[in-house]
Amino acid sequence: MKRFLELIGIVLMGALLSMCSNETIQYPDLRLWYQQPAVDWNAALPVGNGRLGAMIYGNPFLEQIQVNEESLWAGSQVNSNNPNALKNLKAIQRELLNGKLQEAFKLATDNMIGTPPRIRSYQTMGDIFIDYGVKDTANYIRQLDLNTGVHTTTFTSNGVEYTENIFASAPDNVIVINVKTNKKGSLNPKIKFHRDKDATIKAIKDELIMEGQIIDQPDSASGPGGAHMKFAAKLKILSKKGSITVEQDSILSVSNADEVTLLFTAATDYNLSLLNFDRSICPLAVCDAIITHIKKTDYQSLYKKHEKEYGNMYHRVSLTLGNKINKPTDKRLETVKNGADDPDLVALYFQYGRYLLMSSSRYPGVLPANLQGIWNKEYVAPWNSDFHTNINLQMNYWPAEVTNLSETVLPLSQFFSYLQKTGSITARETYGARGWTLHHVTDPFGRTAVMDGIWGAYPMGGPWMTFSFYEHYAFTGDKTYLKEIAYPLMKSSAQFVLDFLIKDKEGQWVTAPSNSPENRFYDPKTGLETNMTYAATMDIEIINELFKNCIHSAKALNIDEAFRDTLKNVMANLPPVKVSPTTGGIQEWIEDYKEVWPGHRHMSHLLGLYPGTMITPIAPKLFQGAKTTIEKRLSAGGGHTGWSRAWIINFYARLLDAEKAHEHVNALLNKSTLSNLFDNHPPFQIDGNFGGTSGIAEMLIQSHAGYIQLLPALPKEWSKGSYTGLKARGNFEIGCSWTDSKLTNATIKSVKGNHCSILYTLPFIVKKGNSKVLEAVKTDIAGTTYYEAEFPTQKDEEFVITLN
Ligand code: FUC
Repeated sequence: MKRFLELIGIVLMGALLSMCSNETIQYPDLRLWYQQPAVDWNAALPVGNGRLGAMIYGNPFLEQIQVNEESLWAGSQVNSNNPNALKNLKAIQRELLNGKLQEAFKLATDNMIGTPPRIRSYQTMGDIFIDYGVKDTANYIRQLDLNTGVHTTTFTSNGVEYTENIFASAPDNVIVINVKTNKKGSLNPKIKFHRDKDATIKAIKDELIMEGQIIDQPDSASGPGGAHMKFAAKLKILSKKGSITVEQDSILSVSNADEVTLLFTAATDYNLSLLNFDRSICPLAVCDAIITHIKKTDYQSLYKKHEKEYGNMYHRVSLTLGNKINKPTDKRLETVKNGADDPDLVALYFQYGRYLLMSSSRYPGVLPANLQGIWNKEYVAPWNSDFHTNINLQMNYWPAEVTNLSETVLPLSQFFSYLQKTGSITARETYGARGWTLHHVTDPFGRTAVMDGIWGAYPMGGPWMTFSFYEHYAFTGDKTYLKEIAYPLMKSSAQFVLDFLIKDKEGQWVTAPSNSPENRFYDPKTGLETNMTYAATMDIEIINELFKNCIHSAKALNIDEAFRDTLKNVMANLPPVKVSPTTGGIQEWIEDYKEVWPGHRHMSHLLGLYPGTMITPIAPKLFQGAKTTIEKRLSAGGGHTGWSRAWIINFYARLLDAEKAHEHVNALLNKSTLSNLFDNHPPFQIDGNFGGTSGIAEMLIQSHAGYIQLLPALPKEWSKGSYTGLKARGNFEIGCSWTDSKLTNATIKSVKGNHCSILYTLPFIVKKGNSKVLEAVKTDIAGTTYYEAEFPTQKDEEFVITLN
């Protein structure tokens, strides 16, 4: 029932949002468009409302729309914490601190891996097929218009022009498919609904109804079998003129219609607050309620509602990086793959990243964006399309705040508020600790134990996840969110860390067991490969960041003074982040171990550079060390997965190296992007889209070091451009335009009235209206000259920056 109320809540929230929105404005062209139907799923185009997703092939001969409902997962809730872990923890820690890495590894392998170790997969809901009865076509185009969130396929057949529009409506909680032609009574589509397994489909009057339940086979790796998640989906057909007949059990046939609108919705009996199924929820009743709740089912009314709600979020940000190129998207991508530069394609990619985030993580009440966002055609997807928490889920949310889609973080923090329950069982049963944590993987059932293999003994997944919650506060200044959601999660995570830390021989606080996600080194004692050590550099960086965030938050809330002191004392005794004497890069582990794979895709020890804040120009040795680390990784073949490349863009942006950042933006497009602009790990994985989007933003604005830096990594290839609506910490909204690679002007809106500090490479003045407020002063940061202006602001005040 709660899930049902949450769903209705989404409907109401959407309706409310749709009441306050913009007038019709002409936006510059922002379309992904193609002159042929999708040859496969990786060429199909996505729509989503945060809960429902669809991949559209745009095939006029047999249209295929693959659909998803975000909570349709195989599996069930299982406490998979290994009961032997805690009993052996002290011995594992002792061996690690004594340099007996093999012994520790064996003990941990025997006693820490989850029972069972694996989760099951996110699944497709199925496919909608529409046979338009078309034999040949001309003038074919399919496009996804990011300005409206509408996918349109147009073609002519037999002299009749067809237009198919599809969008995912958040306010009405349905996917809307509308088809019309320019000739009355000419539409005769046959509509079919299909799922390979675990479901029955019936055609009744004007509806196709799917009902099912996932049947899991028992499997020692992934848990008990049984009749698990229940689900339903409904496709309601509304025809203008013409008639609808049931052709077969699962096919509806429309004859002689002027226009046809299909409303698709789906639901499961998953209850987010329980992290489990809830047999009091009837998925079909939820579908019925969603459809009957829609008052005006004509296409124009549905579209108007969607347009307002969608536009209100999407149009907060604009970005122009170069001249518009009027060529199909796949052709443009090909020219970039052949070495050309297409800054406008980068702007499209950036806006697409924002589009994908709001389409897969819209409002509270829904699950966060998973490894594929919300789009998955499989029953057993790559990596189960799960929530990976040793880089991937974190990366999904990197663009959320800076690109002005702050509310997309709310599903994430809500999910973790519930996951705290299972995470605290893991903290207690596996580590004898207070607080909560999880390792490198979770699912909607809240698995938090050590997963997959012993490389999964990575209890820093929880502490790292808290960064997104703190950032939400840092960007919005929302103290209610801080008090009720972010700080409780951070504090409890810090309590876990405090209890997990042990003292090493030098009296430093260290984590053990520990690894640098998925990477391996040679054990100096035996020469054998291993991954388990204590106090890997990433752990230390995560803890510094988490504790610092906790201290700031508790201070802002004026609470927990003693706790703040405890955190400060522990921070003072953490091992330092070091530069490796052998490589000159940041040392990845507590000792200067030799790496097995120097070009490894993970660059965990650079977390302090991005998304962290420890490595900035004011720490020049680490700053230089970070540069060297990336160079070494790249020269050994690193950056070869989509997300890895995307992380590198963020690193170079933070290193203020515009040309390198630009090189890797192009490499992301060249090497790791599919024709529908989905990130290609390979295979498709959405984190690279999100990391790429945040990297582009990070080249245009940064605010992590205590000031807002304008155009910090602007490459010469983007010498002219502008943006509006990007956000900086402290809740400032920034617009900027530039020519000849020099700022022409910037606008700063102080949404909260916080103190403002601006940094730029050239002298500038700050104006309010027409009057000058102040002139920036020359300042030196680590040997580079900048100009800085610092000034108090009032809530909603706007300032203009121009060159002096
Ligand atoms: C991490 C990465 C892999 C992949 C997987 C989903 O384990 O190391 O490359 O992205 O997550």
